[in-house]
Amino acid sequence: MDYCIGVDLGGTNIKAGVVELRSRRIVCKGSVKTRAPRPVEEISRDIVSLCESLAEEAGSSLSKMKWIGVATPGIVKDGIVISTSNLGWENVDLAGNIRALAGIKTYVANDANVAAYAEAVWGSGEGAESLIAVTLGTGVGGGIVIDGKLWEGKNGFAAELGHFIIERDGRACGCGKRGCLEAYCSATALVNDTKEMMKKYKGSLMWRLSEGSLDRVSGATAFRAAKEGDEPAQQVIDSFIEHLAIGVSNMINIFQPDVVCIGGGISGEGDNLLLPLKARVEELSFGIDSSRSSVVIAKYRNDAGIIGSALLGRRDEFIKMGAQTQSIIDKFAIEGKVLGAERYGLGHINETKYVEVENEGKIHKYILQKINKNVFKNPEQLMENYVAVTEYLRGVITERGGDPDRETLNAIKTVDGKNCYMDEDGEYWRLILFVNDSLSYDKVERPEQFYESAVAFGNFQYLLRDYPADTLYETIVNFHNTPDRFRQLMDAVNADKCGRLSEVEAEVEFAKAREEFAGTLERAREAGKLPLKVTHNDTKLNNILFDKSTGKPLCVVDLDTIMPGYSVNDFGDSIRFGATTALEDEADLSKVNFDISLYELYVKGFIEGANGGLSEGELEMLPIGAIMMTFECGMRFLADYLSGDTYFRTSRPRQNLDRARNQFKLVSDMEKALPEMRAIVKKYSEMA
Ligand code: ADP
Ligand code: GN1
Ligand code: MG
Repeated sequence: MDYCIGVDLGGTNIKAGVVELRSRRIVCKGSVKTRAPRPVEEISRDIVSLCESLAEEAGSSLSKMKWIGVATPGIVKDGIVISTSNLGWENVDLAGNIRALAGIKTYVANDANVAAYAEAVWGSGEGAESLIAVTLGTGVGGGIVIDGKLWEGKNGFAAELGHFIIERDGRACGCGKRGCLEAYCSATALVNDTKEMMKKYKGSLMWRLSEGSLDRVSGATAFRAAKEGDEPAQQVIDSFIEHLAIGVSNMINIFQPDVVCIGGGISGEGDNLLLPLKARVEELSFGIDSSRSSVVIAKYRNDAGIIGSALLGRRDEFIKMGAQTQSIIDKFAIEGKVLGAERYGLGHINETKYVEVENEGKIHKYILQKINKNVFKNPEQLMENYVAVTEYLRGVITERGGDPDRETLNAIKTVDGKNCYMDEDGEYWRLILFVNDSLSYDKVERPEQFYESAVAFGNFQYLLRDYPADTLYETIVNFHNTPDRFRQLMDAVNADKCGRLSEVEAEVEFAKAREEFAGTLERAREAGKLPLKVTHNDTKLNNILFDKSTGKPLCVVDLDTIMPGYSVNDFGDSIRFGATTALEDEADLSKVNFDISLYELYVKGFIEGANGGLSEGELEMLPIGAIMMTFECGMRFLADYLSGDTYFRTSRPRQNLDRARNQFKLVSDMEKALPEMRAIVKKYSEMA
C-alpha cells in the first residue's frame, strides 16, 4: 500500500489528507483549527493526531504511512521554519517535532513552493523538468522547480516571485519596497484598481455587477464587465495583463522553463486570463514556436497544499527504490545507472515499477515487473507467449507503417539471452520499454475515449487473427471458464477460511441464482456458435495506453493472458469495467450504474475494430458476454474476499467485497437492460 499524508498548515486551518500515490487519489481528508499563535509543539501534536485519525479512516495506521509532508507559510530551509508571520514562529524545527511524535519520515516546505511542486509532478505541468508557478491570490506567491527539484535558494527565501520589481519607483508594496509584481497583480491589487476605475466611471457596468457597492467588488468584477464590452473594465484588465505579462516574460527570459503555471483565485478566470496573457508574453519573451515555455492555468486549487506536500517525500523514495532496483536491472542487457524507481499503475496482479536509467547522459525509461507467481504458475512459459506475440505484433505494426516501440510492448532480454530473470528467491522479473508520453485511465473520462478503446481492442484481436493459437501456452487454466469460477466460489464458501461468510450471504445467493446462466457461453460453444480465437482476456480500460499528446489509444498492454478464448469475453470485460458510472471498487452502490450510452459507443467501436471478423453467433452473444464477464469477475472478487484476499492486490480492507458488490450491481442493471443491449448490437451489426 502506497499511502502518505499531506498536510496544509494555514493561519486558520490545518487541512490534511491521506494520498494514495499509485492512483493519485486523496483517499480521505479532514481539518482542525490552527488557533495560531501557539507553540510549535502544540501545533505539531494537533497535526499528528489529525494524521493518526485520517490514517485509521483510510483503513491503515500512522506507522504504515510512508511519510508526512507539510506545507507551511513562511521561510523554510531543511525542515526548519525560519520565520512565519502567520504562525508567529522563528527558527522552529517543525519537521523534527512532527517526526518525533509520528515516528515516520517528515518533510516540510513553504506552501507556495509546495503548490508549484504539485503542479510540476501531477498537475498541469505534469512531468515538467522545470516549472515556475505564479500564484495570484491575496499576495503573489511563487515556486520554482528545476530538474524536478524544488528550488528554495541558499537560505529558503526562494521563490518570492511576487517581489520581482517590474516598475522602478512604482506602487508601494506591502513588503516596504516599490514596484513589485504583487502591487499590480495580486487579487488585492486587482480589486483596488477595479474600485478606483469605478469611482472614475459612475456609468460602468462594474457598478451594476457589484450591486452599486464597492464592498461587493471582487477579482472577477472587471473580468466579467470587460467581457460584456465595458470600456473602463477593459482598461483595468489590460493593465493587469500587461503587468503580469511583463513579470512572466522576465521569468521566462531568465529561466526558459518547460512550463509557467498560473494559479490562485484569479486563475479561475481561465481563458479570459490565459489567452491575452499568452499573446502578450509571446511578444515580450525570447523563444520560438515549439521551443517556447508553455503558459498554463494550475490544475489544483483547494487541494494543492495536500497534494504537493504529500509529494514532498516522493523524490527520496524514488531514489531509494531506484538503488534497490539496480541489482535487478544489472541482469538485463542494458547499460547505465538507475536514477530512480517507483510503483506504477493500478494493475491488480503484478508488481509494476517505473524505472529511469541514465546512460551516457541520456535518460531511458522502463517498466520493471515482478510476475505474480501465485497467479501465473509458469512464468517462463508465460514469457514465451509474451515475446512471441509481441514480436509478431512488431512485424504487423511495422508493415502498417506504425511505430513498434510505442504501439506494442518490447521485452528486454537478460544478459544471458533469456526473456526474464529469476532471482535467488525464485521470483521472476521482466523489463519492458516504457511507452513514452503515455497514460492509462481507470475510469472513462471522455466518451470518445471509450469508443476508441473499443476500436483498439477489437483491432487487437483482428491483428492476431492469423496467429497460430495452438502455439500458445494456457497461462491460467480455465481462466474464463465461468462454471469453473462458480465452483471455485462454492469451494471458498464451504471453506469459509476467514469467517467472512455471514457477511456475504446475499452475494452468495445472488451467485447461486445464476448457476445455470454461468454455463451459457460453454453451451453456445458446444452448439458451434462461439469459435475459440486468440484473445486478450483482460481488456479493461487501464490495459490500454493512450498517447498523452493526441489522447488516442496507442498500445494494448498486459499481455499475460493472451490465450485461446471467446471474442465476446474480450468485449464483455471492457464493458464491466468501463460502461459504468463509478470506479470498480466504489463502495456506495447508489453511485454504481450501468451506462448504456457508453455500452453503445463500445459496441460501435468493437465491431468496427474487428473489421468484419465477428461471426453472426459472436455478435448475437456480445450482450451475454458483457453480463458473463461482469458476473464472473464479481464471483472472483467474492471468492478472493472469502479466501483472505490472496489473489487480487488490495489497498484497503473489504476492497474485494466492495468490488464484488459493485460488479453484481452492474449484473442486475444489465439483466434489466438486456433487450436494449441486444437491439444496440443489432443496429451496429446491420450497419457494418
Ligand atoms: P497487471 O497485470 O498487474 O495489471 P500490467 O501489465 O497491466 O499489470 O501493468 C500495470 C499498469 O502499468 C498498466 O495498467 C499500465 O498503466 C502500466 N504499464 C504497463 N506497461 C507499460 C509500459 N510498457 N509503458 C507504460 N505504462 C505501462
Ligand atoms: C486483473 O491484471 P489486471 O489488474 O489488469 C485480472 C483480471 C480481472 C481484473 C479485475 C490475470 O486484471 O482477470 O478482470 O483484475 N487479471 C488476472 O479488475 O487475473
Ligand atoms: Mg493490467
